[in-house]
Amino acid sequence: MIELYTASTPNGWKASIALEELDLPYTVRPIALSKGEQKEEWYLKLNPNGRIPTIVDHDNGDFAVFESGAILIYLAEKTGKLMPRDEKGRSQVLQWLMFQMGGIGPMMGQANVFYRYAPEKIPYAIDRYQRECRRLFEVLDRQLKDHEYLAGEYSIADIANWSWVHTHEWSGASVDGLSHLQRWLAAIKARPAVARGRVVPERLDLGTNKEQFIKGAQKMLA
Ligand SMILES: N[C@@H](CCC(=O)N[C@@H](CS)C(=O)NCC(=O)O)C(=O)O
Repeated sequence: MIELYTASTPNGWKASIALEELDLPYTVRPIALSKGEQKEEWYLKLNPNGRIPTIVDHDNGDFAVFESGAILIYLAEKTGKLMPRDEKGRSQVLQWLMFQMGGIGPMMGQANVFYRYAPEKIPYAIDRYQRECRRLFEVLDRQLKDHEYLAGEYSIADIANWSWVHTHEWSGASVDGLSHLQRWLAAIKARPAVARGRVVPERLDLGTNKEQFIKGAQKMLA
């Protein structure tokens, strides 16, 4: 059995969607980010970075894995699914996974901070991160023009990128005119395992809980 420490955020969804896609049995331990649970001593022993997600594989000597990208690779290698085993196919998946880890995630994360949570609105910072998000979306769109998925078959690279990109409105970054990206966003959203993983540990409805969510994020960032 795998234990997943998580919260309703893009990095958390990567792990829960992968667990659902792989049909692996798991239990969920929600982490209250606005209360700072992720910085408590017991949790730092599992995740030295004090962030979610983390998994502990109780079928593998209670082995703990932190960093969402490393979690996706661990689960893919454990099951032999969602990532090809041949050298080139594996490398292509890892390239698009790293693109998310080093680009999409950090840029959308900073766009959220400056556009949604910062008490002081700094136009240069908002514009900088939103424009960089849009540039990265255009890179994805170009790749998806000739490819159904980012790297061969549906893989952990799609799960990682989708988990962030489908929240583009929250970052204030548009996907207008990017028809290939829009097609891919809709196709992945329609997967039953994605729908199940996306509501772990709870459904996040920013339409109705917007103010409450912003307050929680501001508390976490303070
Ligand atoms: N590089 C890390 C980033 C994880 C991350 O930033 N998680 C956020 C939620 S999406 C978090 O735990 N924030 C809590 C905090 O900053 O204290 C990963 O991919 O796992």
